[in-house]
Amino acid sequence: MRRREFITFLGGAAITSPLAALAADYKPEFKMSVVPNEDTAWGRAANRFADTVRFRTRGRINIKNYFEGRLYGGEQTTEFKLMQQGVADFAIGSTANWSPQVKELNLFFLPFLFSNYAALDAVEAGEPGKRLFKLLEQNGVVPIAWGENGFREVTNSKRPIRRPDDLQGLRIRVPPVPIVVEIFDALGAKPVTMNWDQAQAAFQQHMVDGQENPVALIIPYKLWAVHSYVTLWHYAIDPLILAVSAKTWATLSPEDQNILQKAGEEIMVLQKKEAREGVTDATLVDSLEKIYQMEVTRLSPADIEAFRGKTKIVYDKWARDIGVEIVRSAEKLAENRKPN
Ligand code: X2X
Repeated sequence: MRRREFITFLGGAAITSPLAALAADYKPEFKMSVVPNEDTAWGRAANRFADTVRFRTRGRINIKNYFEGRLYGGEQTTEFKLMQQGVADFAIGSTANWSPQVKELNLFFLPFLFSNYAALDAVEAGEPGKRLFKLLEQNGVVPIAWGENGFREVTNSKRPIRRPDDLQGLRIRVPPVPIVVEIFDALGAKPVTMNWDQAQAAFQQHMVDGQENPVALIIPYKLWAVHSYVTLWHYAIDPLILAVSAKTWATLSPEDQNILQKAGEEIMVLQKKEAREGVTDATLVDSLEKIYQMEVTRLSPADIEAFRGKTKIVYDKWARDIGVEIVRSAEKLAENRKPN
């Protein structure tokens, strides 16, 4: 019998406070994995979540954040497995990094499927989003809320990229995720897979010519200091998910599960806002040019079509692998949205 039931069973005769009793049931530290550093909207959300949960549970749930690969030992695509095993209790993870375990998450990397936030929001809130959350649960991970890394834009130190030809031969660091490698291959670039924490030195030493990450990471990681050119092409979107290991979840009282759910939802709304708009008066995108002096290339719909054409083969192959039903449903939801 668990302590909580025991107290109920005593019918109020227990003198011990139920809160103190429950706290004693839990482990002293819960671990949360986060790929980037604390100085990102992603990392800040992890700190807010840990602080808020500790406060609202009166210290019953004490989450320690492991940033920059400290929990998964440099292999960012093993983060989901660690949650399945209960080695990581929590993570705010990129759907890209979890896609090797849940192949349907590759949906967000179908090249040029999402052209604006409204399309993404509709897919997350709609049938495809609900189905993805169910799939995570069936795989031993309980999702709490969607967040965002952002639209992935390409930066490089060599030249502006406006046409697929401009990418020819450029060495582009990509995360170790097969669909991303195939996209850059199809575009004629030379993709080089590297975990994010190791990639920083590669950028500094110019071992690669470029990379692809959202503006919300380009700025805090100071990629503007190593790459002068950025193309805002929105080739893929990278949602985050705040989630908890099903093993951990099962040990928590319903009251604490509610606290986690509510705090998680509130904090991830703010996380998404920060990833999209930044926290200063200048929008994140404006600051690329105005503050960080990057040469920003904005593509017209016709320019985008050239990239879309070159990567169609990758889109079609992965759409079959992800599942035609979920892809068609996402396409329909994305199509109905106006560009923003
Ligand atoms: O490795 C990356 O590029 C990053 C930080 O965006 C992910 O975790 C997918």
